[in-house]
Amino acid sequence: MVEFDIKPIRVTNEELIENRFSNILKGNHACAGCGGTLAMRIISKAFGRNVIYVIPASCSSVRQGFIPKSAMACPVFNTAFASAAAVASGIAAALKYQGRDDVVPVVRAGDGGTVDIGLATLSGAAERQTNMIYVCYDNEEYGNTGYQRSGATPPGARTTTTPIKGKREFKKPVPVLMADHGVPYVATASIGYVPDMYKKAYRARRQIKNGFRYIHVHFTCPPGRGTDPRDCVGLAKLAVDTGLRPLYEVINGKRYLNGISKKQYLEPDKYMKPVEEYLKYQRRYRGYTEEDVELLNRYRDRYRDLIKRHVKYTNPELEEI
Ligand SMILES: Cc1ncc(C[n+]2csc(CCOP(=O)(O)OP(=O)(O)O)c2C)c(N)n1
Ligand code: SF4
Ligand SMILES: [Mg+2]
Repeated sequence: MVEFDIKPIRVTNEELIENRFSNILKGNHACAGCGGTLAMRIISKAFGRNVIYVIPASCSSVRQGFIPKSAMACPVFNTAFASAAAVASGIAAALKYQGRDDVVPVVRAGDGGTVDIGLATLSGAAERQTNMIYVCYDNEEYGNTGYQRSGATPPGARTTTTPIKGKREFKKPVPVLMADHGVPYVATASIGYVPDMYKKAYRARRQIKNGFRYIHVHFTCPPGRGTDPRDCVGLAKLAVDTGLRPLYEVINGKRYLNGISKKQYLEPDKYMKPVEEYLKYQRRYRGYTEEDVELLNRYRDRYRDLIKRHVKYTNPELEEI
């Protein structure tokens, strides 16, 4: 296991705005209000310049664009879905051979590419403790091909492949699975809590420095949700505030809930909003039934149970993060 010093990270909105460097240039091919572009911009600010991105087919490859209209200001390796983590492992080996410990490969994959199609190579790279960062951009659907159901789609959501009753299965708990690989860093993040997301990316890149690091970012996709582009941040925040997308970190095997998610864990009656608050704004839940609400509540409870088993530590120092 990799040893490192964890220090609290403080960041203000002003710093985020003033830190002008981002590997994503202005103007890209994403839809208006795409939460994924916001996530990529903020995360790449925290990662800094010396990264090599590995991007499998996804909306990330749309945001990236292609030469001569590429929106990327750093090297990018486009790859087939299933092989992203394996390709990044190869780049990590080449960098090690060259003695380049200042550069890190970063996978930027969608949820379909992560929790479904790329899971085998992701698990292999984590088990080998490969020196890389893997970021899953979770819009809870196969967005690029028209909003089909993925293993990360939440229960009750109507997608183009679950159009009538909505998905009946739970969301695959991949961050928990990654933590069980014993890697030095796993975090969940959300565009609803931007400074928290920045700090997690910063920690993964600058405090931990090597080993396998996994960040699972939840964001909203206006056409997939059937929402107004300007609501993407508020809607993502509601997903956290209703307890459906808890924010936590697993650092060297120790597990911490962050911010509002920690308060919900300690005092659910006070801090957990009802799931309907989140559903009512989205077309993918249009006409939701009591059965859907009950399914989502069961899903939330099950995920909370999983986290209760996983989150064992609190550290007042880290409460600021
Ligand atoms: C092996 C393979 N199967 C299917 C496709 C078609 N395809 C391209 S992008 C995409 C959706 C990817 O979904 P996700 O990984 O969640 O990323 P998102 O588009 O939502 O960002 C699919 C199915 C492909 N490119 N390669
Ligand atoms: S389909 Fe959704 S995730 Fe993809 S670029 Fe458009 S808003 Fe972003
Ligand atoms: Mg997706």
